[in-house]
Amino acid sequence: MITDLFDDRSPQQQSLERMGDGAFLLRGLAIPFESDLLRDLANVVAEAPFRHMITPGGFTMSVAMTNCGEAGWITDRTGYRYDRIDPDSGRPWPAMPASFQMVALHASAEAGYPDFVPDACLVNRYEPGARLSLHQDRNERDFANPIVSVSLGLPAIFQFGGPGRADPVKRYPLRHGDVAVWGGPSRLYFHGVPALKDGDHPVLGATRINLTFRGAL
Ligand code: MD3
Ligand code: FE
Repeated sequence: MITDLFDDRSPQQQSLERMGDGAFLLRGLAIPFESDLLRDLANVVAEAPFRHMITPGGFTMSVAMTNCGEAGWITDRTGYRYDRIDPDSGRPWPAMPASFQMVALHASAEAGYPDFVPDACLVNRYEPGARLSLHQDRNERDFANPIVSVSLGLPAIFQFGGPGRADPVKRYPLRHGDVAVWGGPSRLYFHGVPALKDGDHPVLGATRINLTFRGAL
């Protein structure tokens, strides 16, 4: 545990909530990393700009995406997969910044997954109206690795279901600085984000950014 490094934060700002079956919500955990994350994200986006990818069914995603790390998640008419090369540039994805690695390692250790080392970070950008319909994340090689997600900017409702598409969903508001860790059985649970409501975040304006850290390869 390296919590003692962060003792200066008030207990109100942080908490650890169990969402169930290996999933944890660490409210406010990313706040101390905020300025480093946003600075490093700007550098990632300069090398690999956000883009609206096409699903295998031919729909353009409302969420804009980019990646950093050894591999990036992509979708096109041929399917969903991880690739070491950014198809828009023909070059490898930008390296994962140290601040990204630090927040992911801190959160996964706090949630009880001390051995997780992410090799990919999918960055999702939501503008008002953007949504992610209910889905499972199944393109990663080893489902024993958790997924860590960091929310920045406007708040969103996160829908967290179960192992079947028709299972009832619980709703959790995810706010600026919140971090969630999804391991164990919850790793394969259905989840989604309904249309982002308009708003004006002091730092990110009418935008929500979600960093999702994965063991892809
Ligand atoms: C639960 N992103 O990128 S983050 C995704 O807010 C994705 O952008 C949403 O779903 C977002 O695939 C939710 C949290 C998240 C990510 C992966 C999960 C939750 C998860 C995998 C399994 C269970
Ligand atoms: Fe997902």
